[in-house]
Amino acid sequence: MIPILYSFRRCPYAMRARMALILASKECELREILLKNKPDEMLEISSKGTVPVMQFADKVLDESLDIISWAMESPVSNVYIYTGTEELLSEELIKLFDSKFKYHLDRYKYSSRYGTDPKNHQDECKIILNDLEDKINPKPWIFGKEVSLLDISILPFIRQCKIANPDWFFAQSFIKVIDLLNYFENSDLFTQAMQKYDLWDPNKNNGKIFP
Ligand SMILES: N[C@@H](CCC(=O)N[C@@H](CS)C(=O)NCC(=O)O)C(=O)O
Repeated sequence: MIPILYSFRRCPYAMRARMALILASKECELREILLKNKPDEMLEISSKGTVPVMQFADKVLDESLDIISWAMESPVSNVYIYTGTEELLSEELIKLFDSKFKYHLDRYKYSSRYGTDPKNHQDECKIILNDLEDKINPKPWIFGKEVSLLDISILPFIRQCKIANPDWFFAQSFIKVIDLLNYFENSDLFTQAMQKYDLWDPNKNNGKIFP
């Protein structure tokens, strides 16, 4: 049995998992779902109800970073491998974007749902992106010519920040971050990861082989 991936196209966590699977050429059956109508088959194996979920014959991985680690278990030649200070910085940045940045992004993007003042949270996102700007020098990816796990992990969230208000985003002074995001969104990797799939219907058994 090939692994099954429950995925939602626009979810940044699912996006980064799909990109890792593409980079590592790990085949799975992709089942596109809707968050508002999660299939029982997914909830039975992962009751927390978040995507991505990857189901194997003998285990389930329901955290995107675990799926990425599994995909990268054996060396992948087209992925930049961190060492030394880059490795530490990368781990630190992934944690920062998964926690603080995501917290403010949600309260900026979905302010009516959270009952928050979007401006305050936009400012917090800006502080983090300005700080990122000072730490990176993309050529064209964050750490060099090849894409890294840091790129695929944080860029989907930076993209969401852009989508919340493109005019504001592109008027900011974090130029390197903006160029990096543009490069990412125009990459074959992103295009392939964002391919559209019909919703999975258990009655039709219409999962798609991915990538
Ligand atoms: N820590 C999880 C977070 C995954 C997550 O929160 N995914 C969102 C979609 S972007 C989700 O499934 N939310 C559940 C819902 O909206 O019902 C991971 O890294 O996989």
